[in-house]
Amino acid sequence: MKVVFIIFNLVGYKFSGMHSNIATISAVLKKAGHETFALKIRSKNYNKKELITKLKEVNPEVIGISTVSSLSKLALKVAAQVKKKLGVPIIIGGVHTLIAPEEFLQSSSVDYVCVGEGEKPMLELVNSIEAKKQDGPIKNIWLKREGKIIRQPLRKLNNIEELPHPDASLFHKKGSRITYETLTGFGCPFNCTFCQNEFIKNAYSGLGKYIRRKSPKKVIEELQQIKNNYKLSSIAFVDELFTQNIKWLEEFSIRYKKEINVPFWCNSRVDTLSPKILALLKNAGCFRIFMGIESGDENTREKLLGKKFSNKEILNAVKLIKNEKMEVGVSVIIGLPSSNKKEMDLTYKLLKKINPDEVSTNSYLPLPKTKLGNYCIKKGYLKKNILTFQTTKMALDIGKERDFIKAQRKITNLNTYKRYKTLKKYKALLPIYFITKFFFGDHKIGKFSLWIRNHLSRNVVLLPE
Ligand code: B12
Ligand code: SF4
Repeated sequence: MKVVFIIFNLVGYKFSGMHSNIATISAVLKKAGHETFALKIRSKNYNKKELITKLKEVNPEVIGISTVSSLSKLALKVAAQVKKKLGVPIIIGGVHTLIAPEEFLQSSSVDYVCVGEGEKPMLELVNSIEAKKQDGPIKNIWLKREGKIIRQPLRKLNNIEELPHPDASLFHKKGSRITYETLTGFGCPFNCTFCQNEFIKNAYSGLGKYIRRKSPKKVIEELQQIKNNYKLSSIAFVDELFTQNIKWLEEFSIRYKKEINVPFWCNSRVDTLSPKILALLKNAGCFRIFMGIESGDENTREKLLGKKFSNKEILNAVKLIKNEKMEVGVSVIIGLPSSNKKEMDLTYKLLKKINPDEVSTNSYLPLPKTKLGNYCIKKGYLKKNILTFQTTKMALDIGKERDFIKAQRKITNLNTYKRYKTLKKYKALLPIYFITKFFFGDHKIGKFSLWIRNHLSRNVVLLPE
């Protein structure tokens, strides 16, 4: 059967490569003889006609849509338009369907919802649609019959060692130059209050170990395959916490250096770094480590966000990374419910001390069923309906607009160096860049380039590009 996956990669996201979750489902389907395609939507202002035309080019028999909470409204809009014009079965999956499956099945355009991991359930569903069988009970697949929602229990978690490697060809043209984004495992042992991790771990309780990692052997095999088929510029290990197991890193570091030897970056956490771990990463070829520091205010970080490490520990971790001549990337959250000018100034001051190679600023997105999300509801900052969790700019809602924008602008200015490096490629633009920067600051430039990309580039793309 022909299956198209619709994924969202909105303009402005730093990442635009492979979605490894969909790539793995695709690999499972292909192994069973089905055909798979991916269609990427890059803007909320996408062109509906273009979406339908692109889909008709493929003429799918099943459509799968993958979504996170903040994009669930968009996913429902796409489902409605596609259902009307193509009339094929539509299934939605992703982290938000684990949180609130009913919300999707309330829409008449959605036939099935995958709750939890999708590899085996999607295969069983596609097989049963192909065989024109009455929808039998498939664990993880909820559906509607005669207007009623039929719920199914969650199945045991996958043994990730047994899954096929992600199907990179769904996202990348063979032979092209790529940064390969992948995961070596899932989950994180910490429970920060703003993060979905605790909810996800609890949702799967009793169904196997949620925090899992592929063996170094399996990861190296996957990367070998990628190396054989693509020109690899670098690798991004997008695991939540790449540095959580030193034994794993010891084996990985040696094999990676010998068999892959491509520069990579990864995510870590301040209190998991040690000189030994950093030496292993450096030896393997790591050039940048990314850490969420969230706030410069220790009280906010430790009490509100549940990240129990101090500014001193952050600066120490940064020093260790720099000693190994690796780059430091940090992310901060602005517009938290506790935010005020003082807190944002502390964040700015800490960032200046860190002097990172990259700063990622995220406006706080209250996630459903997280401790901090619930706190925001209790405080009346958000409406209860989970789909309204789209409102990212909490600070704007609770009257901190000026401080919020000022902080965002100051922090964005710290990223000048990076932007300057990109701009060097387009030398003719440099005078305009510096004049605009002089009058308005980097913040406006960022917004302007986002607007250009949002309106002038192709917003619906049939992959691989
Ligand atoms: C890797 C990752 C990314 C990568 C994704 C690309 C990649 N290379 O894989 C990048 C960095 C791009 C990214 C971006 C974002 N992410 Co992210 N990401 C993750 C992370 C760490 C792992 C995702 C993953 O693969 N998990 C493992 C697989 C097995 O689980 P899964 O993703 O849920 O997919 C399974 C099922 O849901 C289901 N499924 C999923 N889609 C579909 C579709 C169909 C049709 C079917 C049948 C099944 C199905 O089957 C999949 C395989 O079993 C998770 C954390 C986590 N624990 O999941 C956060 C996480 C999913 N991300 C999150 C967020 C908030 C984002 C961003 C919105 C951040 C931002 N502000 O930009 C964007 C959204 C991007 C987008 N368009 O979806 C949140 C989502 C919270 C929520 N309630 O929405 C999470 C949970 C992080 C967290 N701890 O809070 N992310
Ligand atoms: S350390 Fe990162 S991934 Fe782990 S719970 Fe905290 S925010 Fe989530």
